Amino acid sequence: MIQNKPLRLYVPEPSGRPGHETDFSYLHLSPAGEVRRPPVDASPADTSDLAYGLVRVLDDDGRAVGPWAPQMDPQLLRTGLRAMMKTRAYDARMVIAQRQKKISFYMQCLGEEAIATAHALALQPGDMCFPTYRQQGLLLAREDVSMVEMICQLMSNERDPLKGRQLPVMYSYKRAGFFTISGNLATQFIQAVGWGMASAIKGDTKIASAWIGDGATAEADFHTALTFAHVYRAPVILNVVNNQWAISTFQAIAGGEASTFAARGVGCGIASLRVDGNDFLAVYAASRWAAERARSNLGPTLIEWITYRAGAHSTSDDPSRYRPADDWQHFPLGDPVARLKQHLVDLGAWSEAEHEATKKELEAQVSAALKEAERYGSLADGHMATAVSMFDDVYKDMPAHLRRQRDELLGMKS
Ligand SMILES: Cc1ncc(C[n+]2csc(CCOP(=O)(O)OP(=O)(O)O)c2C)c(N)n1
Ligand SMILES: [Mg+2]
Repeated sequence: MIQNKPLRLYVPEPSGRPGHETDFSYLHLSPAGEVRRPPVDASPADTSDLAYGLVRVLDDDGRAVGPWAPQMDPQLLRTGLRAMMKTRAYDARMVIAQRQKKISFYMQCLGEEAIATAHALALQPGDMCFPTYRQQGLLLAREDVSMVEMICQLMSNERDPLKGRQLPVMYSYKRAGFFTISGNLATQFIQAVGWGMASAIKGDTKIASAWIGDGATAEADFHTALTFAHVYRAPVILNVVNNQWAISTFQAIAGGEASTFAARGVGCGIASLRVDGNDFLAVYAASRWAAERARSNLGPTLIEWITYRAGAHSTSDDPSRYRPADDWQHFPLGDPVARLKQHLVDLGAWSEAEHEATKKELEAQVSAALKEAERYGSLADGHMATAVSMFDDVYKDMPAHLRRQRDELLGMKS
């Protein structure tokens, strides 16, 4: 008689927990400069090795090495460093504003600043990003939207362009190529692919860029988007930000252990890259490569950005409960701001003194913006859009039943 063993499931565990240092060897890093750069018209299958390797430009000494090193004017690099520093200063101040009860909620992108800022500089005006709540760097790098306006959204005050209808951080700026953030994770991917397809159907020249986290790739929308993007060669960049955590859930639970998230793309017939997300130059170079493919009707590119969520998931989270408190200090890909700073200092295009002065200047800029935004009200003083404003901006011509309800509400208030 055959004796079958009882079946059992495998449940991945993180390699670090509070009081037990993380073993980051699971990341499988390639040395800087080692991974090849295929031509932009490479076939998706010809990117297989890139989906398992790691595109890196900046080495441990801050030098730009290898085939992906982009030709970037030092002035553009300085702009990039400033954008990252501004994002960091903005986040740090808004976390404090939440603790001061001026805003109800906040999400920072500490440690991930290179990804959105370098990507923003690699796109063209008119392209549309479909971000998550961790790409405020797209807005802060491009400077199409004032910080005051952004903070008014966080405060849900009288000048909040979204009239308090969205959670703080869920910005919406069509004019800045920043599609309304959807709280329902992974919807960004199907929306971006649809938008990119529409752009192609119209014969336009604009491309889309979609954003998702490691955890959200487990959603069906991610896989649906990949199929449509592949089949119709949609002009879209599919960004997977693998910051190792989805709140308290380690990335292996979403399937990042025995494979890579970039490899999902190759399996779907999509050119795919796995890139050091804390390397500003690598982010810029890979984003340019993917944008050129999309703009040349060569189809989508999936990019997995390897990074680390250095802060809490949100102001409602306490990561010291589920991972070592000093994890970020040991993350092998370091701090994106420190790495670009080192590169620029070595080029002679930046200095310690300039860094300190810029940091102070940006902190002052954020504080001044916060102060001005507070003049239009904050959570603390109840100056927010009136309840009756909920009828605005929904229909071009308000239907009769809503007009009745609005009048009823106005009547009740008077
Ligand atoms: C469809 C859906 N499921 C669950 C949530 C609740 N939720 C909000 S953020 C989050 C974690 C997402 O992690 P990840 O995709 O890795 O992105 P990260 O926060 O790390 O940037 C979850 C589960 C949600 N907003 N939408
Ligand atoms: Mg994550």
